[in-house]
Amino acid sequence: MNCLAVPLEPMVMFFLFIFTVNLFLTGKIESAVTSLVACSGELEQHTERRGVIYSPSWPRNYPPAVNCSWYIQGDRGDMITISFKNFDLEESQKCAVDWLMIGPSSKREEYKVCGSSIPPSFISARDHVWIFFHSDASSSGQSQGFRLSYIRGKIGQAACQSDEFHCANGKCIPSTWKCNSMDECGDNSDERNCTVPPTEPPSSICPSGTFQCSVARSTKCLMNELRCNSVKDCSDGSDEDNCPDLSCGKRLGNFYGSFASPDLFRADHSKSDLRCTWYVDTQDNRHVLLQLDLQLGYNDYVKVYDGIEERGDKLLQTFSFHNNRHPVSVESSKGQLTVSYHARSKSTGHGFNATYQVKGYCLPWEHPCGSDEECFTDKQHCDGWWHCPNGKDEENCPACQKNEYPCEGNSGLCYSILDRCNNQKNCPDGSDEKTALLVSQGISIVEQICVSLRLGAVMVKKTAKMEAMSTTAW
Ligand SMILES: *[C@@H]1O[C@H](CO)[C@@H](O)[C@H](O)[C@H]1NC(C)=O
Ligand SMILES: *[C@@H]1O[C@H](CO)[C@@H](O)[C@H](O)[C@H]1NC(C)=O
Ligand SMILES: *[C@@H]1O[C@H](CO)[C@@H](O)[C@H](O)[C@H]1NC(C)=O
Ligand SMILES: [Ca+2]
Ligand SMILES: [Ca+2]
Repeated sequence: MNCLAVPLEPMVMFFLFIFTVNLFLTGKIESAVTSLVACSGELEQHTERRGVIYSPSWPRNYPPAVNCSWYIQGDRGDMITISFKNFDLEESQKCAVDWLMIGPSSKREEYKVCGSSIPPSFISARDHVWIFFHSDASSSGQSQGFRLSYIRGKIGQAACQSDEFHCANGKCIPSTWKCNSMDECGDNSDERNCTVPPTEPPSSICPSGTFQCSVARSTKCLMNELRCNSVKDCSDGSDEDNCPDLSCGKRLGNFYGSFASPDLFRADHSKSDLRCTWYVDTQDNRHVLLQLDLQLGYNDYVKVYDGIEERGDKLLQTFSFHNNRHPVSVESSKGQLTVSYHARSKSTGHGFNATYQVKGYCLPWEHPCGSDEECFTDKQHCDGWWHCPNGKDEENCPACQKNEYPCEGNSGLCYSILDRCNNQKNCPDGSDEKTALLVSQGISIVEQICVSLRLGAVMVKKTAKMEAMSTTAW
């Protein structure tokens, strides 16, 4: 796990850090904060023409009790346009708990948002914008936060850069904002002449709680209860394909596998409580990584123990309905772990589905990163994000030359190995500099941060739930 050695300008008193942080997603992550300058009580100034701003701990959930502020300063006469790529803030009445506020100063709030739908883009007629993010001490720590990008400039430009769209009013916006269903031009010209999006994936035709048979042109929506009930309800039998193992508990011995609670598609526990226990023993000394997608009912829980016993002192994690929103993962200290599930009678929950694997063992549809225990999928190959700490998933990409890495977002732009982590943005979105992420293996969440840190301004706390596996500094 090494950062590419790049010479730094001697005058620049910057530290470059690469943290590879293995994080087991847990319900409470308040102490696992990679603080941003913006959240340390200082205003983070942005004067670049284009940039990206993230909530603290992105892409992990943001912690409770933080205040962060950013200030974008343009040239005289500039407009500043802000567009959200991701948005998930705890929802509350009048956004009283967590909120994001944008305005000309800390005194004037023009725009205050929370919840989990992407808010409309923000166009400032002034040449400066102040952004404030607040998470309350009472915040649940269950929301991911936001990722926004901004561009500044004047309207009435004669031309724009090659990766930009020229609005009818002469404003320049990143091409990726064209046809994204949001009006960033201000005159809606970026949303005109858009082709109809490709036909929706079939699953979205059926309302939630139902599914669609995969037989061609099927428009029938069947109740989820008919999935994996050993009766062919679709004419092609697709409702019985790819069914997870729905036994109530089992001994599992492979290097990887999947299982699910018996109530995943039905409420099997309407008359009595449901208790099931799975024992995973890989016969190997390496850690086991377990990922769960939970749909627990109120009062239901999943407990994960280290080893093949339900011993209180070996409890690794207890999950409840609070953990339903995002996938969660747990890692054992050796090759064994125990998963115990308890659902109350009359629970409306649907338990969970799970995948486990020996750490360092890539799943059949994954590729090893090489030097370390990480793996990447075809989808993660050449998508601009470093899923492997050594960048192997971003090597030899069709759009780039040898020794070049692609920028995020299929822009066709590439940057050279020497431009990585050198404090100069080469990609319009800064993917060569800002943050190289993120969800690896579909199992452990690995965050890799390549940021320039001003001495003293940034602190990284290490907690039991978060191991900084390597830290390199010049
Ligand atoms: C954040 O700001 C609010 C006012 O908006 C203040 O009441 C609160 O104490 C601040 N919290 C922290 C952790 O600084
Ligand atoms: C939309 O298409 C028409 C005709 O092809 C063209 O005249 C017009 O300039 C286009 N508008 C934008 C905003 O691209
Ligand atoms: C749970 O099932 C869904 C749908 O089949 C799948 O996309 C997801 O990856 C599964 N999650 C785990 C942890 O196996
Ligand atoms: Ca747009
Ligand atoms: Ca990737």
